[in-house]
Amino acid sequence: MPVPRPRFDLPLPSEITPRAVYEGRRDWLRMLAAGAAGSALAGWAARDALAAAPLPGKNPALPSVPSALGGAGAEALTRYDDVTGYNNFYEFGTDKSDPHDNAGTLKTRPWTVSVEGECAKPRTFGIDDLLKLAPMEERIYRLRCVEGWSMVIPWNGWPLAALLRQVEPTSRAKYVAFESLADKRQMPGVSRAVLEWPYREGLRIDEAMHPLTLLAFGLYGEILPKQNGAPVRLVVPWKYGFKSAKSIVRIRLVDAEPPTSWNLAIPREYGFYSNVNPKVDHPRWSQASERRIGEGGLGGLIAKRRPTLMFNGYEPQVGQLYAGMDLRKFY
Ligand SMILES: Nc1nc2c(c(=O)[nH]1)N[C@H]1C(S)=C(S)[C@@H](COP(=O)(O)O)O[C@H]1N2
Ligand SMILES: [Mo]
Repeated sequence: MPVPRPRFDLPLPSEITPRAVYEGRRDWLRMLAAGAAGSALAGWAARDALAAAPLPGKNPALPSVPSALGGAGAEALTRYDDVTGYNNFYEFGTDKSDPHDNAGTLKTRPWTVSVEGECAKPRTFGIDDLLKLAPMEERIYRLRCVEGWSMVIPWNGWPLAALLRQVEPTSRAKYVAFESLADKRQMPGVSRAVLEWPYREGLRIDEAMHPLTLLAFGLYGEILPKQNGAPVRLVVPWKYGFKSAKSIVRIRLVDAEPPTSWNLAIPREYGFYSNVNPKVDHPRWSQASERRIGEGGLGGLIAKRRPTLMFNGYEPQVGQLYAGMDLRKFY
């Protein structure tokens, strides 16, 4: 299918930066913004060294916030403990509690991300430079896992487009490929052949340049916990969670659709696009509804399901990217 020309000048709609609703948890962000990078980064590095550092996000007041986008009304943030305790990060094991229990061995500093391929100025960015590359924002996004659960997470980061612009993509840059770290010494799951490592994902260039596509460095105003993909991960809110690669070390601009780990593993179940779509069932289950983590009585035993929204509720923002495409064929 024809690939739309990338639009490098997409404006950032003001409504995608929601009003801050959880004061007091953004000290490091404030320091970065104020240019006090030295002390902020020293704090960051110290936190990384101290696995047991207090987590200010641990007992959030659970404010009911206007959903960032999608017009679904007020949705409560998912509790910090759920956001950080119930994860998929197969490099650390396949159980939902494995990333929380095992990711402590991940070394997030020093860390570099190389941006290469079809671009005029390929470059390797140190994580400290990346942090300062664009103004840190707060975005409250829904995350919908292909398995049928969802969360509402306040992310801290900035649009991936800001990074891609730095390397000046050529006209042959039609897709963007992402690679996560794959180090057996730090990641016990990488010794098992559950997926082809490194974890690989990809986006079309216009999806990658879309202002909703975020490179995230934190959540709940805190540095990213390791289980959530520290020190830097992708967040693509209108796609199933697995498109949002964690602990990224390489970003490649390419001219053809790149292979992706989940598509390589089970092509019939996981396509390249993987847009959240209640009308296209997974071959083994319906995608029409979802369980919001933390909702429902008796600790979730009495499951309350909510309808899954087209493009996870972000249709007004991203629907036009897929105009004319058969979304059953390009699932
Ligand atoms: N490198 C890597 N990235 C990954 C995964 C993974 O196993 N490895 N799992 C994906 C899946 S299936 C989901 S649902 C989200 C979960 O993100 P969260 O931990 O922030 O909830 O991460 C995605 N990114
Ligand atoms: Mo997922």
